[in-house]
Amino acid sequence: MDELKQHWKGGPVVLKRQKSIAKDGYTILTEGGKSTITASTDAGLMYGAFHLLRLQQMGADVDHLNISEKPAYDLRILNHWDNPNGTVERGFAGRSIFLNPDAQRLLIYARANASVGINGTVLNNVNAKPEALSTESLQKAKYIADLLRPYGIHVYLSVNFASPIKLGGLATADPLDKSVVAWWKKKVAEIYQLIPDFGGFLVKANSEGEPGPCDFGRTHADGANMLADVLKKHGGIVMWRAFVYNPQSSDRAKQAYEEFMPLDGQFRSNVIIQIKNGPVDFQPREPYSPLFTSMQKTPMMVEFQITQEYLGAANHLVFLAPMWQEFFDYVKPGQVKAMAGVANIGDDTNWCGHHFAQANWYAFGRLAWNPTLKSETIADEWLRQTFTNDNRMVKPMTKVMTESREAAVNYMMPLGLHHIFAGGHHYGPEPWYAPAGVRRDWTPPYYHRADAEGLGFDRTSKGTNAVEQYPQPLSTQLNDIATCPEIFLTWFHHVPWTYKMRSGRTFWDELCHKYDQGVQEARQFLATWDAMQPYVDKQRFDEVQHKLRIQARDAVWWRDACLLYFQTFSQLPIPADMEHPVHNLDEMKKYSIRITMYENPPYGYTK
Ligand code: GCW
Repeated sequence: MDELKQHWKGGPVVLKRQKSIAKDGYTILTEGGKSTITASTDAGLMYGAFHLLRLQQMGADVDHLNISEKPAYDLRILNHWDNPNGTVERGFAGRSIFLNPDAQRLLIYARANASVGINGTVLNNVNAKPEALSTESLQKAKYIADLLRPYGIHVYLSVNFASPIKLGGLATADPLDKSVVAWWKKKVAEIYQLIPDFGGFLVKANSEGEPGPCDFGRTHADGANMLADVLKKHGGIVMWRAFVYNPQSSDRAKQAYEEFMPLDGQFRSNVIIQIKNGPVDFQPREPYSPLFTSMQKTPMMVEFQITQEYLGAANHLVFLAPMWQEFFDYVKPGQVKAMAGVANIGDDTNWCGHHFAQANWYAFGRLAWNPTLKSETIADEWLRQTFTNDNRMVKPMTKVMTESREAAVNYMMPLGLHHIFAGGHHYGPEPWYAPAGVRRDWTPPYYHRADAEGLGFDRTSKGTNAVEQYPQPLSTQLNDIATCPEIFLTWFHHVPWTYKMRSGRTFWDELCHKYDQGVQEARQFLATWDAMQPYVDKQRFDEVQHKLRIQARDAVWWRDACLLYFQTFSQLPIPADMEHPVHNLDEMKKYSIRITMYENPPYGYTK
């Protein structure tokens, strides 16, 4: 009612309850100037109200509505990677909004989330400190939960599996140890005392140095089930992440599957396995994680990354809806039970660091509600509500947004390339980075495998056989270089430099053209934006222009670094019919941006 009273400019609106309507769903019927929103819950009525407001803001016809909506997933949740000291891991929009929670700002946060249907939030980093469960932190979580509750948002916490030792002073965190279980029971009771509608735990265990049940000779299922049993009577859930890999394995892309498939069917009903969309790590393009089509007896949720860890941080305009849609081209929406998104939110005035990065927060919420929505529709909605209804801006910028992800893939890692990022950060390229003593699976050559013959990771039956984890006929299709989609070529094959591509070009020439195409596209985005000046306020125009200039220059850096480096293996010329590199490889190798994982480089690669 508050939202409508303050923002609705149309005729009277009646809010009506009806038990038969699905949880969070609603209908809107407008007749004779009067609209009726019907839902079974408060949340449903609120989502209906936001739907009306969205249509109004988009200048849509609101006189003859006959709408019936219900979300695809019950759980539509953000994962904040916020640390207790206020830094945000892979966050590029300032510091944590939860550090010194500000009621005004959290109200806006709650409304923004609710307006796109997001109904859960994990307040802290999956690399969780034991202190996340201290009484002081829990008091803070309660304060935040109280602010978010009116907007239908439940609070969750990431937990450190060794908390009973580090926080509780016990000698072990073995999930089968009685004193450990008792510790968790007490802690969980304390949480529910403060936050009666607490959602549950998110756990990163035995991954990248985090503790877990395997430290005590137990399985992921033992660990997850222990927590699930403790949470059960309070109605809580466990989101247990499948992001695991170790340096001993022959192929990082196979490991989550290898570790979790044998456990299929062993998890409690209030455990959901949270799986990143791809088998490696939020790359600009990955095939889907094969767990999604293989686990049959375990509820799964997909984890997308809204923050652009691998996509130009808060400098590049990359609209992610097309990437998430691509996932759903392979994995039917019904195969997963929920959607999580790693948030790109910080205390910057514009929330996400880049004005257009807000579109990714928006798109995440819309797709978690309805994963079949088209990218164009989401971009169009967002542009109209954020900037203007003038088609002279909406049309060209919708095009920019929907093309931006493919452009980023082109100038960063086309044709199946992945993880050729710099050592200290994931902003730019360092395909040559491989210092002695660094874990091999943390260096680009592990992934690109460039040599005199060609480029790419052989994951076919002759290589690591990762293709086998995919169902037929996809598996066979991926295994054969002639039928493998070219967008995944070097993901699955070690491709000879002179291999003939469908375009008729050699693989080397195609690679060069893809990189250059990305550069040309990034420049075109800037040119399109330059023409938008009449439709945008000066501040936002200038700020976006500044970022698009960085993006266009960074694209050149990416192209030059990668092509010049790969050329040292291919020994082939850059094709005559494209723009040639403007940098010098030796100089590029000497230069590195000095940033931590909490920062966005203010000027990108070159000023
Ligand atoms: O993508 C990698 C990131 C880490 C992150 C990890 C994870 C939270 O580089 O910063 O840690 O994935 O998802 O657990």
